[in-house]
Amino acid sequence: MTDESNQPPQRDVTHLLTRLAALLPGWASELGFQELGIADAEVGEHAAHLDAWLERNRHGTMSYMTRHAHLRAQPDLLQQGTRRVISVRMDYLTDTDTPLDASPRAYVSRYALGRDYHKVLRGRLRKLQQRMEAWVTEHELPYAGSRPFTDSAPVLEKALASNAGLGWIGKHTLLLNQHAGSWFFLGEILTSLELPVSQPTATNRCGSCQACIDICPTDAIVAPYELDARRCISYLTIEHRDSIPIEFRRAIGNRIFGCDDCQVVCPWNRYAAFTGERDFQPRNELDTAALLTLFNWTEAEFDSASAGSAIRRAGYEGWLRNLAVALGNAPWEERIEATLRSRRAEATPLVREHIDWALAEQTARRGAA
Ligand code: B12
Ligand code: SF4
Repeated sequence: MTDESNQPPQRDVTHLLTRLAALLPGWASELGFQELGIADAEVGEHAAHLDAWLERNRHGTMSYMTRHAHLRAQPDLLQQGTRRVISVRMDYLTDTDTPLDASPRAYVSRYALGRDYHKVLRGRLRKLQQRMEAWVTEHELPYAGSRPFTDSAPVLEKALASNAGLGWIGKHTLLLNQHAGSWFFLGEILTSLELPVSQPTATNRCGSCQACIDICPTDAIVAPYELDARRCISYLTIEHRDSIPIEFRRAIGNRIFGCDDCQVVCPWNRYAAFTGERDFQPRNELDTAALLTLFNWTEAEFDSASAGSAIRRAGYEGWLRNLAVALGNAPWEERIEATLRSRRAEATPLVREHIDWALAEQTARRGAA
């Protein structure tokens, strides 16, 4: 039934939006998402936390965090007419076990072992959006547009997901879900549809636990819920383009791309399920590779292995820099020392400086062995 303006009456609109909201979780599940929730487009006190974080320069050299800061806190400015945020999560943990710290094997953080999650989530979110739009058209709902995001635009994803009932922000600053832990990605669709909102996650279940703060190798969680990115191994090995400060190099151990310690130790991750997603299964043996094998990759080999993978973000120079640090931390081996020496001459000044550090560490260990 429609009125003179060809729009369904408001009571029908409300009814249809409620029906649509009930259909969305099932559609999301068919697309491989584990959970979906709906929130309004407000981030509340999170906007002030973001401002304080930026003022203290905790973002380091991630200048993209400052560039669109005002948009992060106001999704309706990012996509005009946004009234709701549909938040989803997708689990990524695979059944892999890599030794940490002084190991001749590389530790690549679990999120980066398989296909780049940006590509996976963006594709699935588009499909969800298309299905939703087809339903909206079929039911002649008033509609001004939607836009999918996953870490691809300035949005405070954890704050929005928490408002949508997907979990609470833990002391390590990641989103935690009482049934699923934290090994999942977030994505969202900003939409003009005034869908009924989900119950926000009101309870923070971290309690007195501070295992993540205690385990962090570089003391990056400077206070509960406050991360100084400049100290975080994830930042140092992925986002930071320059020399890795000496004070953090030993603590980095064999973590050559990202870090998971604060998640590994979190008791809530007992409830995390392994993903069945083929896209997230390890590629190029990144879960078992020896540091030396990865350090010996040529630029062409890195380009080929990193195609469609999150590791590409480090760039070849960053990759070698990180591996040099990890080789410096590995148990002494003749061939490690020899390989570091052999690659020194051709290295860029940045990588050479890290090789020199690694050689000094290896030589000292040889002396002690
Ligand atoms: C920048 C960034 C980083 C930076 C900085 C991390 C950070 N905590 O900000 C670096 C490079 C270090 C990083 C690392 C990682 N990241 Co990251 N990152 C982001 C990004 C792009 C923005 C995060 C952001 O807005 N930071 C701004 C600051 C202000 O926020 P915050 O530190 O989270 O603080 C919040 C709260 O703690 C609270 N708060 C702040 N101060 C205070 C003080 C008090 C007293 C209180 C009560 C609250 C409070 O308010 C803040 C705003 O909500 C998001 C994607 C997105 N667009 O949201 C992904 C994202 C957070 N990252 C993600 C992942 C997977 C990781 C890593 C696990 C990857 C890895 N294995 O190496 C690590 C984990 C490190 C960690 N402990 O957080 C996922 C997290 C999924 C989840 N379950 O939560 C996201 C959501 C990407 C995605 N789409 O899935 N990341
Ligand atoms: S990812 Fe690693 S370095 Fe960063 S806060 Fe967590 S434990 Fe600390």
